[in-house]
Amino acid sequence: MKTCLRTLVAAIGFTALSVSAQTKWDMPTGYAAANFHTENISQFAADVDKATAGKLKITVHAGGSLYKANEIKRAVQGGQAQIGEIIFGGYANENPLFGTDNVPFLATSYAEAKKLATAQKPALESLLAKQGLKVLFSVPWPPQGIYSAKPINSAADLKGVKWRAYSPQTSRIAELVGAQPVTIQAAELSQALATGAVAAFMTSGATGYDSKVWEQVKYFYDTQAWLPKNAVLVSQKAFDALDKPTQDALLKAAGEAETRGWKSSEEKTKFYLEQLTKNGMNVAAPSAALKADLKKVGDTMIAEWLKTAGAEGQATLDAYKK
Ligand code: PCA
Repeated sequence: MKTCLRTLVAAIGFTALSVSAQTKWDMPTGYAAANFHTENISQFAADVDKATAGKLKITVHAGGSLYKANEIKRAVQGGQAQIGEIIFGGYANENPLFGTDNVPFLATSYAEAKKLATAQKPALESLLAKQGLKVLFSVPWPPQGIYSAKPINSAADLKGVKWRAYSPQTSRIAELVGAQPVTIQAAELSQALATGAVAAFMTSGATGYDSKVWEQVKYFYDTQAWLPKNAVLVSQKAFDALDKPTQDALLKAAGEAETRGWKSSEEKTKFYLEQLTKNGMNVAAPSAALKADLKKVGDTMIAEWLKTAGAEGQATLDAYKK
């Protein structure tokens, strides 16, 4: 009887130990569950679960349901969430180095975006490390184009138009063309269009498709202006609390997610634009006049960026151009 009891106590103790060895993380993201970034992240969470035999469980909270897109960085920094997804460019006011991949016409293809990502890496990692954050992986959005309710033949057609921005630099574009910037996260874009809060904006085919923007806007100009990156950040403190095999499994899954994410972003670019056309939108290249106007905007913005980003910005550019 005594032995039996002892065995029972030991068994309970063992169960308690193995339960406490399981770690649960909340992972807020700002984009829809069906978005390609979110699908990639869900796969990442499933891979981690599998590789750690359930020791590290990551629950993905999509669409800004736990924290809105622009609140996620602070939540991970403050320990309210252990891991989360941000868009680097959203933090360009905090430090211009976060906005390097939002500078119009600096890197406009996947090959250039990859080069820029490599050039940016040291600066971004050290900035975030100072904030107790570790970059697990980052993935670009497809190239950015202009959506509009009305046809745009030159920048003059954007004067006074209510323009949706998702970052300081997308607001700056509005200022430079005389439009009225309003910051709206992707999760609220459909609603902002439906209520008439905005009538034009720049983003990817992916976000146009996710938000079914064709219900309100009829024109897309494929300007291929830049490829902004999302990043998955983990709290260094939460990472350090994991045992070594779990850390290794997490990093391995992150590396795979980065490769998979870049691939799916590029592969789906064409599909997204086809879907815009299929749903009645006019998808076209920008006119020569619009192109020239946007080039001027890009020239102004790179000069402004370089001025504020200083020597570190110059070092990033030099590494990119090498
Ligand atoms: N979609 C995001 C950021 C860039 C993109 O393509 C958005 O519109 O908020």
